[in-house]
Amino acid sequence: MTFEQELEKRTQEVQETIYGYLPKETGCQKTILEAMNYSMTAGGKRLRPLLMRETYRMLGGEGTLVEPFMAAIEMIHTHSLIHDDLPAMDNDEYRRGRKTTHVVYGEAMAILAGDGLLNLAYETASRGFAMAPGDTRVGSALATLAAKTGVYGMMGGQAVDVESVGEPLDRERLHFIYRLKTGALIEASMMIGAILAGAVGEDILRIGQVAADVGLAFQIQDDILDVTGTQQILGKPINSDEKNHKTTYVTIEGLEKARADVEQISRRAIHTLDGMTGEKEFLRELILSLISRKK
Ligand code: GRG
Repeated sequence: MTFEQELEKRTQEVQETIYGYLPKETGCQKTILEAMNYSMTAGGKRLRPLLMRETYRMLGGEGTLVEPFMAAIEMIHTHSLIHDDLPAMDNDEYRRGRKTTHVVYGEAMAILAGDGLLNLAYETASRGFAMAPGDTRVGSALATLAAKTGVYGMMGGQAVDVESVGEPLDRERLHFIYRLKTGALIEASMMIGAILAGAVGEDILRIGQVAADVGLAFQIQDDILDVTGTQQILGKPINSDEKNHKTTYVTIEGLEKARADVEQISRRAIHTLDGMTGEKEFLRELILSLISRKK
């Protein structure tokens, strides 16, 4: 099997796992449940749960304890996309190849669907307590999930991003935004995989470092694709950053340097990963493949 075929197969497996945790669209609150599922089932690369599961496996994790956390991280990520597309934020009409949630369900319902997914994520991850009673790894993984999502993680990065619109940004502030807005959830994904596999101390820190680099490279590539990609392949509009008067890595460094940096930062992530024990061939290939991703 080629790496691409293996990736397709593993992504499919991850998606099936996530689907098992989606709510049934019944009851008086049927509409919000539909709106939540609308976005969750719209596709997407499933990168974060995939990174979580691969890190878990690499560090010797077995069984299903990681699964509710895989679903939870994709719910939080999807919540962030729904809110990021809202009129008050980027005001985008397409995401994952579909009309955005607020376009289909209206703004109020999209806000609620985003909030619903954010909360469902914690409800779902909390199932880990019943799966492994008394196991401290579950609490530690949950604390990591919450910390990386909140104001010291993704939400904090988004807040600084929103505040910086239309202003010239220096490199340091841009790095801060990227590390939190995009990097924090990728860090959560890999660190939770490591924690649930039973990793401790230095290994968790190293995985966090790998993930921080993967996240930074991922966001720079996102900036590159916003100016070089196509809506058909990306499933979302291009030139969104320019439309929203955003300073990006590409506007500061130029396209060529941005491309070179994606490669260099990704190779640094792989170098750190190589210093760790465990079967890591798939993770290495995955990080390498992100350098030239088109979507
Ligand atoms: C509720 C206070 C509050 C905040 C919401 C909106 C928000 C916080 C955060 C936005 C974070 C964000 C959208 C960062 C961009 C990250 C990014 C590059 C997303 C695209 O990820 P992909 O390419 O998407 O993995 P798919 O669709 O493949 O899953």
